[in-house]
Amino acid sequence: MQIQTMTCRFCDRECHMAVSLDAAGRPAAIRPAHEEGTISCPTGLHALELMNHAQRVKHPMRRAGPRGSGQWEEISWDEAFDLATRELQKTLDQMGPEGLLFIKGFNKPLQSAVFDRLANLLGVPNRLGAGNMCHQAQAQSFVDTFGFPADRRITAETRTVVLWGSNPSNTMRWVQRDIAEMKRAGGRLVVVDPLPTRMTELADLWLPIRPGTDMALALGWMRLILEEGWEDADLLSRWATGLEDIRKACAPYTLEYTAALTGLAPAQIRQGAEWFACAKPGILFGGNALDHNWDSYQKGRCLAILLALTGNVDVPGAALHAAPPSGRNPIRTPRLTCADRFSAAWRERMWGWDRALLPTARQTSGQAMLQGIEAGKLRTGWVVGGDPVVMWADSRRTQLVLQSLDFLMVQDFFLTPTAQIADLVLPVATYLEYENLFFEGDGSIQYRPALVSGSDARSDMDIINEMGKRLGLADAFWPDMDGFWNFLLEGSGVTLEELRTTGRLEGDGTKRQPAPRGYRQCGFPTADGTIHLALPELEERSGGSVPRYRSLPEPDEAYPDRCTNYKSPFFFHSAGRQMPGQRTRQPDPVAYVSEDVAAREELREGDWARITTPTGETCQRVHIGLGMPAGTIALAIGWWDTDAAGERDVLAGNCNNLTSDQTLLGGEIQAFSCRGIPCRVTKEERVD
Ligand SMILES: Nc1nc2c(c(=O)[nH]1)N[C@H]1C(S)=C(S)[C@@H](COP(=O)(O)OP(=O)(O)OC[C@H]3O[C@@H](n4cnc5c(=O)[nH]c(N)nc54)[C@H](O)[C@@H]3O)O[C@H]1N2
Ligand SMILES: Nc1nc2c(c(=O)[nH]1)N[C@H]1C(S)=C(S)[C@@H](COP(=O)(O)OP(=O)(O)OC[C@H]3O[C@@H](n4cnc5c(=O)[nH]c(N)nc54)[C@H](O)[C@@H]3O)O[C@H]1N2
Ligand code: SF4
Ligand SMILES: [Mo]
Repeated sequence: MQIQTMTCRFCDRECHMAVSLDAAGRPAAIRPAHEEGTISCPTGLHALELMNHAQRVKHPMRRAGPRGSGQWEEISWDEAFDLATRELQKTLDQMGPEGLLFIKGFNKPLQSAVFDRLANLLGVPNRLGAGNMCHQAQAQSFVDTFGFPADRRITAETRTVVLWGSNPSNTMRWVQRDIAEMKRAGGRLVVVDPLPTRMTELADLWLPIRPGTDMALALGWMRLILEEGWEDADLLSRWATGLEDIRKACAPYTLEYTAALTGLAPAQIRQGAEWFACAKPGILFGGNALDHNWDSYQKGRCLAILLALTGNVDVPGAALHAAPPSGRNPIRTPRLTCADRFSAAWRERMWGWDRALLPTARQTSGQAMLQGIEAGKLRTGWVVGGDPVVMWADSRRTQLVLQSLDFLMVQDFFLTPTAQIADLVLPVATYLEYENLFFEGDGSIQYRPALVSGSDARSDMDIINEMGKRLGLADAFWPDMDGFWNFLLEGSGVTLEELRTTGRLEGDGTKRQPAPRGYRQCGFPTADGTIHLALPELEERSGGSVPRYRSLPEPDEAYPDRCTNYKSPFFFHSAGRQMPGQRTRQPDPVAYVSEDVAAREELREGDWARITTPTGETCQRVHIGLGMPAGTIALAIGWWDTDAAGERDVLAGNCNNLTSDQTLLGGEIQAFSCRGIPCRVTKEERVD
């Protein structure tokens, strides 16, 4: 059987896949391309099931009944583009680009870059990816503290890894591999997570923290490190400012106080801090748990400060100054994205910008956009590769408000809950179905053929290109996809035509690598060359130049438990529930319930539980989580009923029925709280 290497474009990992072709040259099976060192995930591996799925959207579809009624009419691409252009142009004429709302979903670099190009050329201020709910808090806090983005590369040199609210055994198996190698080389693993996971099994120390109290633990560690003299005094005295402010901020967090807030034992807290501070180099690997509260940015700052205090910065095996993206990769350049068109004046016209407490923030939030829609100022929406109804806070409200747009178009594979309320749904092609190029950091370029012909689905890039031309930007877009790829190839010395024959262009083998200890020559790339342990410029804006712990709303009689959530190894957020190969691994949403809550409600393994907050409710299947903190439940994210028709509630199992978009108020980057919110857990009588 012939094997063709392809590149998965469902997320920013861009894994290489080995696709077996049958005698007729059609894809028959997909494996990770091991020779490329790929560790992929079930989402990319099930692309064939996705491609051939009976429920897949195969042609452009126009709404044919009331919104959300499930009545559709198949139309041609020409009709679809005409309709989309008419609606977008109407809003542009009546309200200018301020009336448009572009939603990207989780980062898929190529699609996202071309969508950004269109947004920047049209001057659309209100566009957003998943940043405020995802990585932006930690990324920005590191840049604001050190002046550079940090590369958390776990190597054999690393002595201690602290996985802090991150579970790579479910979500980043390549990180799990690096940790296993580090452990074989004698390093230690500390895991801060309320859930028992594969990583807590591997851990030398598990800190089952009470959800939402991570900042208290971080402040406790800071105090202990300074008290015990475990800090890197040389680095701090020569290269950091604000140490006294940090000393004051963490002073109240004695071991006993930290233990009372976090539910952890004092000895556990001390052991974790000592290993991290004394067995160096050490890495704090912060995950989504830190991104998912209103104080997400300050939690990211805590990680940065702890790394600085212990000297785990710009050292191999610790947090390194990330190398800038290679100039030879044309995807992340302003030449493609036209990012240089984006102006500060547009930012002022972004919904929620008046509440953006961080001057360095790059976007606001979905919740801010909903307010823009409610005010009648955002009228036409376009979603490329996202499912806001399922993934944003307060799903019912998101659904209701998005439904009130004048026009909503969605590019996706399936009729997702967001697509169900759209006016126009456009079928996108999988990475098996369109001709494609992969640009490697060393300048090499790999050609990926279209393995399937005859599908009516088109790539995101193709769809956006067509829209660009129809919206009066023909000069800035391309006559066809050959033109697009050749635009990306300009300056490489090779054309698409040539790559079709040769398959690849070799690079020079040199990739940009992080450069350790660069600060010794030229300081840190902040305004004054030092690490900013305190950020005085934030004092006025967010009431604190240093991280300050403010507890989440406490459980009470009505909502006595605390819920949080986690990601499944088998699904990518809201996607994948339709694929039998993925779904049989996890047929229902599974909630981890702490032993005390299970005992109180007489919940046994496999029962159904109903979880309620003031916002709403959801039902998930019970798994008893041994060792979880008392009073805790962790819900599976991203669930919706892919077979629901008519009466059934499509969002019945969705954890964002419980979250509220009001919790973002006061947050530096407008994240919403979903880790540690008060709730009530009861038994749901249900016969399967
Ligand atoms: N299979 C799969 N892989 C994915 C994704 C996916 O959906 N599916 N999504 C991708 C994306 S976009 C992202 S951002 C990453 C996210 O990757 P992760 O950061 O690993 O994401 P989560 O599983 O949401 O959260 C990690 C852990 O936080 C724990 N946790 C919950 N509440 C708290 C708390 O209050 N404190 C602490 N310390 N821990 C808590 C959960 O139990 C969970 O084990 O994964 C990426 N990879
Ligand atoms: N309560 C709670 N909420 C969360 C999280 C959480 O842990 N808890 N996690 C947050 C995080 S970290 C993130 S990143 C966001 C994710 O939020 P979203 O990005 O909105 O969620 P996804 O489910 O990844 O949406 C992806 C949609 O895009 C489609 N898709 C996949 N690939 C492509 C493609 O190439 N082209 C197109 N056009 N469509 C494609 C899929 O079929 C799916 O319907 O959710 C956030 N929301
Ligand atoms: S979806 Fe999975 S297989 Fe595809 S690029 Fe992302 S991690 Fe890799
Ligand atoms: Mo994310």
